[in-house]
Amino acid sequence: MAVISVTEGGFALSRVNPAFCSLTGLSEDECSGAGHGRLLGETAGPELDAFLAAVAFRRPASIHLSLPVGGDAPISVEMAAAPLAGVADDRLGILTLTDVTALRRASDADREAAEYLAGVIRGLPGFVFSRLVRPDGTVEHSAPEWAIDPQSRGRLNTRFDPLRHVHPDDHARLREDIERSVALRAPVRSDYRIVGAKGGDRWYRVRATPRASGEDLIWDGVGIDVTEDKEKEAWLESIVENIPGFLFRRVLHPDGRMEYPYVTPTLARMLGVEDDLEPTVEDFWRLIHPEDRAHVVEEVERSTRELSRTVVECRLVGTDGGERWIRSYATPRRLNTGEVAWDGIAVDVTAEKEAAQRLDYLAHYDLLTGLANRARLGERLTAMVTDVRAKGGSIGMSAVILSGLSEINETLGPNDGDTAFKGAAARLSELAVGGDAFAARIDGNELAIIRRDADPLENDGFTNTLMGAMSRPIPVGGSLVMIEPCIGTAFFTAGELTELDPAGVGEELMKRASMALSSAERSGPGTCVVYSTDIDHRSQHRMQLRHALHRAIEADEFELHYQPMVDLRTGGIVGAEALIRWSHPEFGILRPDIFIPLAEQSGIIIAMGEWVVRKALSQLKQWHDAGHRHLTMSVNVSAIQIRTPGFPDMLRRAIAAADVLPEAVEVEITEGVLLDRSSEARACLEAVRGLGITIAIDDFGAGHASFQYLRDFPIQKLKIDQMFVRQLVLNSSDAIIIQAIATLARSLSLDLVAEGVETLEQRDFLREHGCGTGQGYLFSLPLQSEDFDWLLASQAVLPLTLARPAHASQGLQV
Ligand code: G
Ligand code: G
Ligand code: MN
Repeated sequence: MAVISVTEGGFALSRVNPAFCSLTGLSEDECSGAGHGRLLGETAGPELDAFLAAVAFRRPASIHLSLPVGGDAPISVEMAAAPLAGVADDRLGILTLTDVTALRRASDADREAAEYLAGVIRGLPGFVFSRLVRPDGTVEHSAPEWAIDPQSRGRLNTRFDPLRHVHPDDHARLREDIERSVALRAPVRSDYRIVGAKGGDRWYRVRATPRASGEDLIWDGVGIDVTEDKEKEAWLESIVENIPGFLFRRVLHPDGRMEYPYVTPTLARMLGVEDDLEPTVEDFWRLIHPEDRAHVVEEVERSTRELSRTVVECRLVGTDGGERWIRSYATPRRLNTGEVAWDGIAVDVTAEKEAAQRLDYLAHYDLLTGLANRARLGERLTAMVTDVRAKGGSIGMSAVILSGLSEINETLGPNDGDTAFKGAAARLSELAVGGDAFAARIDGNELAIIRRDADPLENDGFTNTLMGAMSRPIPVGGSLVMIEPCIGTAFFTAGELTELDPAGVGEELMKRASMALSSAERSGPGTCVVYSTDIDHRSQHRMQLRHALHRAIEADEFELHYQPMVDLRTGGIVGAEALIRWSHPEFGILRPDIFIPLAEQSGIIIAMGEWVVRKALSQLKQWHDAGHRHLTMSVNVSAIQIRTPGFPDMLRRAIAAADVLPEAVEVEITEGVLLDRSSEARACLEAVRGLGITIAIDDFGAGHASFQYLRDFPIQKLKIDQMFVRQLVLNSSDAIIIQAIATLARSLSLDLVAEGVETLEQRDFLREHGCGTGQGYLFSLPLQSEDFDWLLASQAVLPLTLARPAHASQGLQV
């Protein structure tokens, strides 16, 4: 405090107290008589001017000032002046200085804190709020509304109703959250949509913790805009929804424990267990197919060692037992904590796997029978060979061909044919149970079975079982059919195996079994043959012949022999059957039984057949020209020729070239041709018949042709099979058959020829039973053309009697 006296422009200090001195840092002497300048220093300004003016007019006044004191920071003071009442000198006044520095500082801090908070809130990607609940239940909300709605920027702590801002769809959840928070005094932690003034709704993540304030309960909270996060989440979620599989995190702990701390729920959906399983770690591990776990562990260990990507395929098994194949891709990272973590994706590859398995199946199994195919058999055989080499023992392979199947196909239809074949295949499978035997379908109608430790000496036992199983009638569509098998078997013992090249052993065994099978087939249905080197030689012989056949026509090695056909009543020659012979430079004269099948297999039969027709017809032309105009010429035609489209045309051209009448020409076909239901065979025969050529059925009665076919096809003649004729006198049932055939032929207006007539008794029987023509050794062997010429020239009556010239009968006995 100081006593002042008013001066011209202000005041002067007259007396000061010690507090004044200590506050201002001036001494009593310095103050005494000093003008206000000493106190105020450089301080200036309109407020100070107004204060000084008020002092001059002797009015009380006060001002807030910063005073420079000594070298220290200025001090903040409240300076007040008032006239000194009750003294004569009206120029005297009293001046007080109050140090408000500390006060000032405190309010500055408050202001700064408030500004700081406002700044933070402004910078917050969201808003703050406060909710107060009074004991009587009334609720008040306050919030810097501008933080929510930028339009109202500047208005602070406006009372607001949160429901006005929160999206209606989230109201129920908001109420629930608040109730729970009240009840449990637990923080609210939830995301709500806030309806924006414009620009759509935004998501806010709200955190508010309740606290008691006296009787009241207050939540101070914050809401952070998480719209972008939410969008990213939704984006990720929809990606996850759409991956055909799931995402996962796998962690391998230093102690070796493996965990799946995170797996997307799409896994549950994939396995169809959505409702009962939210897969947890252990669950996930349990889901992996037990057989695949070792493989997964192994791959994870490798990936851990090399810290390189894993691609693992394994099966997952749902609680309902359903299996899915997954392929997972994951790259490992080593964490500071020593764990290794993989974030990965697993894709459902079940369809791919199934397709691959199906392909694999198709590559190794036969669809009709479900048996393995040749390729699979080869694999098993190789494995078995390795096993026998290592452990000793032997391997046996039996190849089975089923004859009679094509007839079932043709008479009952292909479905029944398939059923019959499946039936036979099932019989074979039954014999192949256990690891030591394996059955397969190795070709169209060829099956095979391989056996470990098959004893060549005891083979009969197995072959008999096999033959028995395959021969039993098979039920097909309500009836029973017979499939007549042929079996070829071959063996390798461990001793033999060591001498052979391992790579070719399987092939060699298959080859030997099939050689034995071919041999069995040649012996007829129901035959078993075991491979021997002898068979091998014969098959090599056939191979040689097959090669030689190719050049036989050019080399002019074929010739035709002619067997007379005789009128049984007169003994006169009515025609000839041309029979081919092969005059092989090395092997001599070969019979057609040997080489016709080879020619059929190689297709040479077509060229050979044409050669036969041209040769036979030119011979016929010679006989006609020599005056034997009544003679016919029969040629044998194979079923393969009939199926060749150019066959009728070939005949037409050959007849024209030879210049003979088509009525003098006959073709002999086998019953098999009639079983060919295809329109081609019928069309071909119709065309042949259309040329005027006679069609005869050779070996009639030996095959399976039904009489119905004779009506359906353009047939004029039946040649009764030698078999019936040969037995004729001995066997009464053959006699009955011949009578029946004769009756049939008459009713269908067919000519009859008996083949293989060897005795006079046979001739007589046939003659009596309406068979007009015969052929056989009784009359003549097949002859070379010169011998046939001689017979014709001598107008022989067959059989020749001993009264005939001797040289003739010699010639006939060749
Ligand atoms: O003669 P022989 O053993 O020769 O006849 C045996 C079989 O060969 C008979 O079934 C006969 O039909 C057949 N054959 C004979 N010559 C030919 C021919 O030129 N072509 C055809 N396809 N088969 C023939
Ligand atoms: O199948 P095809 O009839 O076409 O053949 C006739 C076959 O019969 C020829 O091999 C021929 O040599 C033979 N052959 C002809 N006559 C007789 C005979 O009286 N007895 C025997 N066993 N075979 C004959
Ligand atoms: Mn014939």
